[in-house]
Amino acid sequence: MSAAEAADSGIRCMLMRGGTSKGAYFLAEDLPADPRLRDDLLLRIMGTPDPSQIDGIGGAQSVTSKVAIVSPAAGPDRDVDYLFLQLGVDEPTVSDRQTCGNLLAGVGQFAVERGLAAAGPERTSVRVRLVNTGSTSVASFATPGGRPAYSGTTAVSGVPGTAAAVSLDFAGTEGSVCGALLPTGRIRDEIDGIAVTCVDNGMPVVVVRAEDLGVRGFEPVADLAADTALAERVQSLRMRAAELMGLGDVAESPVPKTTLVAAPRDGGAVCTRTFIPVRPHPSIGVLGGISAVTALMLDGSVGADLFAPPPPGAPVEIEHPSGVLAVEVELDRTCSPPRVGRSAVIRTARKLFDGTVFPR
Ligand code: NQM
Repeated sequence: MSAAEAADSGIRCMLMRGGTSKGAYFLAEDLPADPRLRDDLLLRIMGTPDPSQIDGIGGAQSVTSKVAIVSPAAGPDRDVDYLFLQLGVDEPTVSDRQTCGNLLAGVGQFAVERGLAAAGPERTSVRVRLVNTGSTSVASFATPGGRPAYSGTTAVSGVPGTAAAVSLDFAGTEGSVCGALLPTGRIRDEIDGIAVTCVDNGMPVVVVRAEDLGVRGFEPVADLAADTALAERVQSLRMRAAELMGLGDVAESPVPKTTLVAAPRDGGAVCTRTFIPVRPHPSIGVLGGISAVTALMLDGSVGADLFAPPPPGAPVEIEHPSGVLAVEVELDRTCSPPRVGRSAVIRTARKLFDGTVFPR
C-alpha cells in the first residue's frame, strides 16, 4: 500500500484506552507487512513528530502515543499475538524494545471485537503472546451475551470513573527483555556514585532511592517535569545502567525506565515516581510497576528497607502520582536468586472509537 493509497482509503483502526494509556489498535493484516512502511504510516497516523501531535490521533504524551498490533496466534498455547510499538511524540521514533501492560488490557476485547477470539456467554479468557518480550498473559473479562462489556464498577487510579475489570495474569516475564531477573548479575550496582538495583520482570527498570537523586519522591509530576537537572541525572544513570544490563545504546530507546522509590505515605507498600525515559510518568506502567516491586521484594535491593510488604495474600499497593497500582508478584524463594512464579494486575479498558483513520 503506497502512502498516497493509505491517505486516500484510510486504515481500519480502533482507539482504546488500556489502563492508564491510550492507543491505536490494528489487526496486523490491515497494516503494511514491511516494518519500515508500517512505521512510517503509524507516525503519520499518530501525528509524530510534533509536540502537540495536532495532525494525528496521538495525545501529545508518551502514554497516548502507542500502538497495539494484533494478529492470529502464530504458535501453540495462545489465542493471539500482540506487538506493541511506542511512538515518539516530538521525535520520529518507533520502538519495539518494550511491551506495554496497559495497552495489553484492551487486547483481549479487541481480539473478540475483530473475531480473532471466541467469546464465552459470560466471561472470556484470551491467551496473549507479548511479541516484544516472548512472555504471555491471560486477559479475562466479562462478555455478557458474547460481547465485551466495557462498563463496570472497577476504578483505576489515573482514570476518571469506573469500568469493567480486565484481569491480566502474566507468565514468563522474568528476564524477558534482558535475559535475567537481575540483568547485571548483581542485586546492587553503583552508577555515578548512586546505588541502583537493575531488574527485569517484564520491563527493564532501574530502581533508585529518590533521596539519592536529591528529591523526596512524592513531588507532583509538574515539579519533577520542570527539574531539568534531575532529567539529566536520570538520563546519565539509565544510559550507564543500560550498558550493565546488556541493552547497549538506549539513547533512542524507551527502556530502561527509572523508578525513584521513597517510603509509602498513603498506606501503600512504597511511594514511586517513574521516568519514561526521562519525563515523569503520570502514574506507573504495569510491567514497570511489577518489575520495580519485584526488585523491592529481593533481600539487599535498593529500596528494600523502604518497602512495607502487605499482609500475606494481599496485593502490593504501589503509590504513584495519580493514586495506587495494586499488583501481585509471587516469588519462589527456594531458588537463589528467587524465581518469579506469577505476576498479576487488574486493569480496565474501553473502546473509544472504531473506524477508519486517515494518515497525513
Ligand atoms: O510498564 C508506560 C504505561 C507504560 C508501560 C511506560 C506499561 C508497562 O503506562 O507495562 O504499561 O513505561 O512506557 O502504559
